[in-house]
Amino acid sequence: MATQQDNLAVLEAERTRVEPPKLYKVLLLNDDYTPMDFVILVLQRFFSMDHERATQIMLKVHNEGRGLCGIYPRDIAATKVEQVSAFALQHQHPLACVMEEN
Ligand code: TYC
Repeated sequence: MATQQDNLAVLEAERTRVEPPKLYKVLLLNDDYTPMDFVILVLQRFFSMDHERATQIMLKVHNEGRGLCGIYPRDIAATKVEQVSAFALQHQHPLACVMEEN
């Protein structure tokens, strides 16, 4: 029969094996052609920002070259990148959205 000590040893082994999931930044990159209003729309639609916050981030990307949209687990970050990229392509804008490990 397993003793209390055995049970604790198993729990301890579990605990040390479980790593927190890696998180990924989703970033927008600047370009010379995508309209500012389109970038604001993207930030509102895919990153749930209000118009004021979306405008701030859009201007940061415009002025500094890139800007942070959010930080997510890998699958969610990858889905955001796909959704934004597909939306930009559909509207024939060169807007680039990328992810990188946080
Ligand atoms: N630089 C673009 C312009 O002047 C605006 C822009 C902002 C484009 C952010 C991309 O991720 C971007 N129309």
